Amino acid sequence: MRSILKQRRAIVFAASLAACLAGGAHNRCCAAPAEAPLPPPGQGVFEARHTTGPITVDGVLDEADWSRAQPFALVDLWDKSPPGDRGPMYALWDAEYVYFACDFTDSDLYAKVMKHDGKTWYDDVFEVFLKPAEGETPYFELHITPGNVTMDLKVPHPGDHTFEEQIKWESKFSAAAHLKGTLNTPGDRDEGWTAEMRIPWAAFAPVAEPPKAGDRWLFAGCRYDYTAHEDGPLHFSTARFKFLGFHRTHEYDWLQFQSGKRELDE
Ligand SMILES: [Ca+2]
Ligand SMILES: [Ca+2]
Repeated sequence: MRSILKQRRAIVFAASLAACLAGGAHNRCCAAPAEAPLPPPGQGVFEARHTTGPITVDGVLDEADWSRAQPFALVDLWDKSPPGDRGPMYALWDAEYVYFACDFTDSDLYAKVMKHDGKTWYDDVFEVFLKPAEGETPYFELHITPGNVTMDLKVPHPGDHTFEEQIKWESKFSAAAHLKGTLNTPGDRDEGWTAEMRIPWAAFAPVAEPPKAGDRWLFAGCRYDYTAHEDGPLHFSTARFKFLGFHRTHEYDWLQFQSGKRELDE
């Protein structure tokens, strides 16, 4: 049953991939500033807007800045469901931190890993990948689950380090989830979950300095969604991966850090 489902998903994925690529990656994102060169094909541009006030990392997206943030759609990588239909994510930044949030619908909240730096991709999870530069350069991955468990790792050289080595990196990020439903209770129907992350720029030293307004880092927001009694998780991402693999960094999009002044003038 599992292999048949996977074959079906592979066929659907291959058929929909051509349509996705033909549609152009830039259509889903904001336009790059006129003076900036267009990104390479397959690399759109998402806006991280500057905060105007403090963000309380409690998993509740009731700060005004989240309502001003650009929603980033995550697409089902197998079935290419309509963008945004399972909930968006957001990004913000200021001089000290970069912030991410998700607002996911989920009928069955599932998380069993209860230890920081555990294998959280076996749970419902919100994942952020950040790569400050193109090419064979280090990148970073940070997770939060509905069980309020976090994982953070650094990949210094893609494919060259074990998971145990990668998770030695500690970003000292803060993250929290807020549930609209009951965790690990498959008999009922949940509404979903929200989460916030606050990552200090200092975590990325010495790989990268804190960005200036207008700078861009490569980025992907990803998600696993498990449902009890179903065959494997659904996989979602802001990136239109040619094949399923959240570490396909050459297919990430750009996250552009917008100036605070411009935002406040609007
Ligand atoms: Ca909050
Ligand atoms: Ca779930």
